[in-house]
Amino acid sequence: MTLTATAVPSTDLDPFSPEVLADPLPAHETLRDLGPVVHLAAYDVYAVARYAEVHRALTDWQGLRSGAGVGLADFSRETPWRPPSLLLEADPPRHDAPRSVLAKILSPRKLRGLTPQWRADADVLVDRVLAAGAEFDAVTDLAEVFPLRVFPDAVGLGESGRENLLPYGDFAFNAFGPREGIVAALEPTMPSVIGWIGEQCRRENLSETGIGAQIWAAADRGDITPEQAPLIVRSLLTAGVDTTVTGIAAVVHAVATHPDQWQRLRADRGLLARAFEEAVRLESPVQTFFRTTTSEVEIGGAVIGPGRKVLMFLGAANRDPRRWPDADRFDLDRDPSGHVAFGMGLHQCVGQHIARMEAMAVLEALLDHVQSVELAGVPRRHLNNTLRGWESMPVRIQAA
Ligand code: PQP
Repeated sequence: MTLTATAVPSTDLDPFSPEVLADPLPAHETLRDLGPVVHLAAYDVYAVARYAEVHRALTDWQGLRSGAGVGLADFSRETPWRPPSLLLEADPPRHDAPRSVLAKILSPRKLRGLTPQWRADADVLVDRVLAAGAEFDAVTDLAEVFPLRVFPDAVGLGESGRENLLPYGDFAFNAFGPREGIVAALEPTMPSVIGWIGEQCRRENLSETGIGAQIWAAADRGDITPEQAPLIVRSLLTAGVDTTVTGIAAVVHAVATHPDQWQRLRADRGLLARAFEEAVRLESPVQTFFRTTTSEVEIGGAVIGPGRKVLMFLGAANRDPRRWPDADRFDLDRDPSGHVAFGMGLHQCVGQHIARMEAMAVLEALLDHVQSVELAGVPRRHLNNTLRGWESMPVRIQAA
């Protein structure tokens, strides 16, 4: 049988340009409307921005692999900036042992014990911003402070050098985009940061009880090799801070800009989990990842040849009107399940429970102490090739 391939429209749109990074929503609409698959001429790669095709690409790990990198760089032709991740940048079967080790350590059951301390930490933080006055910066005074307080402790890092965590994550998420631009500008600052991260992954530099030590214990049991352990710790340090900062900022932004929904939350805390899911659907802290075709692949009627990069627009899928009625609305009456902010399928975010627990701790503390929350100025975006985050978000709160 001969496949008649649908023509693939091509566009000059550059998803990594500063203009698109600052406000990606118009570009997302353009890409969705061009067709199920689009060719991005600026990088000679393919792109999917509709929910159906993003979902399809995420769930076909046989046809669309991660082992050639989930950024623009094709690891089969270019040298990655660091040894590839054993989780994110790997396929079965190599992917599976590291994944199952981490999935157990980061399971809701194993993490449950952290909740009381995290709730107490969030209370202290919210009390502190309240004491400092009615206005504060939801990014620098809250969304960044909370994960930096609880996550390094949970992993078992030492006290010194923690200021390297945000810059390392920021660089790693930028490095999924083009090498020129943001990455080139940050590169000179990275060697010392990368050196510090590498040191923290060693067994002797991790506390005996944290998540890091549990990864090393899995190596003792033979579930992973001793060579794999430090790289899996590195995954946590790469993935665990900037992402949750962005997620917490997203949910604060959502409630600060939807006072009616904040009041609904205050009246019904049963909606808390949904509020977080709906906020990450709308904001999609992780905007994009690439896959690489293993062989000729059919997506939405288009045929893509082997060894081609395909850019998946998670944020565009999460606002696709073909899937979500009134897609741009933050709406606690909708069921946001099925959103792809945490991905889907084999690689779906293994850290999502920890992310959710952090965000819920902050939200619960806010609900306990705060009657109203609103923007007190225009928030400023922090541009990153992958993360849709904020530099600053002035908010005004009123004590409950
Ligand atoms: C979005 C793993 C996961 C987490 C790594 C790594 C880096 C980033 C992420 C992306 N990630 N949530 O280095 O293994």
